[in-house]
Amino acid sequence: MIADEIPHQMPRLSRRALLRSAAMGGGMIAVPGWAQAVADLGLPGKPPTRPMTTAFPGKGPMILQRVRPPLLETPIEVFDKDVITPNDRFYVRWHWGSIPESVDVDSFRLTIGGHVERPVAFTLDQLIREFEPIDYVAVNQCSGNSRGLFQPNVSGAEWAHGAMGNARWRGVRLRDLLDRAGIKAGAVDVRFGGLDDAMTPEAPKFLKSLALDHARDGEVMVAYQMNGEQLPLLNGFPLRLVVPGWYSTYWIKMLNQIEVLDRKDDNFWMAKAYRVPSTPFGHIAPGTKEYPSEPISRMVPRSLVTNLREGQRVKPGSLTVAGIAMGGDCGVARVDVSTDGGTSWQAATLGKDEGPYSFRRFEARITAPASGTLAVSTRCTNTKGLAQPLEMNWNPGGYMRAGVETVHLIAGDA
Ligand SMILES: Nc1nc2c(c(=O)[nH]1)N[C@H]1C(S)=C(S)[C@@H](COP(=O)(O)O)O[C@H]1N2
Ligand SMILES: [Mo]
Repeated sequence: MIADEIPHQMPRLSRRALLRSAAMGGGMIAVPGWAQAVADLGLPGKPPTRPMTTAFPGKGPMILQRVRPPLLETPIEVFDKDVITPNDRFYVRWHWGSIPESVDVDSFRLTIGGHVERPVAFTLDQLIREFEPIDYVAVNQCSGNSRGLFQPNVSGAEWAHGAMGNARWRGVRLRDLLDRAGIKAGAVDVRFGGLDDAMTPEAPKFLKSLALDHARDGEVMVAYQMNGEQLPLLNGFPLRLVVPGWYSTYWIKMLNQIEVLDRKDDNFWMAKAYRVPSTPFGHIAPGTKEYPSEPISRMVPRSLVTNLREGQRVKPGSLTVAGIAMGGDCGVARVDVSTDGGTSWQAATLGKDEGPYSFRRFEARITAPASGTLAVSTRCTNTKGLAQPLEMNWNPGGYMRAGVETVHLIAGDA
């Protein structure tokens, strides 16, 4: 597609993604270029630092966890600047290495098939012209966000808190697309797949499903914009599923196939992977052998201090604690701050409400002693009345970390 041919309704889906993504060719990353700086993640029992990289298309400085397939973490200070995470600092996670390095927006089709009356294949232009757009702000959080902090240690990508981000998504209702295809009686699940593929034929392609009622709730979105721009290639250009309030394992990127199933999806990624104990906050005692499990689903409340770092030195007297909170699958009702290990709590002031699925900023004034350490804990309660647990939750997958987090400061005049 050349620039002149791009219909005016879709100025964002330009060939820019093709040009940018060309930088991903040839094995993707020239390794010597990337080690620009290091980030200190403070993960227990792990190497203290990780390299920062600016070598990925559409991305500014990111914490490098893995080159291929890319795992890029958002540095925590990005969350301190704005309640919206900019596209070029938004984290990246892929399961398989064969990710298209470019997408031809002309030949791209989103297909809906399976248990439907009329299988359909939408062009991007059709999605933009023929369906009513919707938009809202929503947190995209990896199920394994903060896994590197789990104690005892668990295996998996060792994220600190930066495997999440908050964006304004714009696109069309999944329900409207499904209605165009016409769901047949007896449909149970709706399964989603993207343009990426497993590296070997035996390895299972990354596919995730939602129950039909959830898929048709009018909120689940097929998004073509993120923060007013086309999606960065690494965040799923040209289309991704947005499942507000649910962990982003369901937010299929480079979405090109939707299949309506007349049975529960039992593919590997639903039946075996991304399962959590069927307990509050997916918590079990380390070492528990037998427990019922279920696919991970709704997010739970969290809050993090973003303006102060672990081990930071602070002056005695009054200081501001600021950070971000999320309700999970609903809004933030309150955030409380404790400096005495959870004996007493003080309500923080909440920032602007950007909707139930967004981050919300909070701020409180606390007092640092003349000397010694100061432990600052924050606790979010969501609008359904669910509060972060005081004891940290744990499970062997390293999923759903949600307990109260504490930052330790060192008080005294340096
Ligand atoms: N096509 C595709 N979509 C995918 C994945 C993937 O591997 N392939 N990973 C999922 C997981 S587990 C996460 S955490 C999010 C990450 O989204 P992001 O890279 O835009 O931050 O993408 C989800 N969607
Ligand atoms: Mo994830």
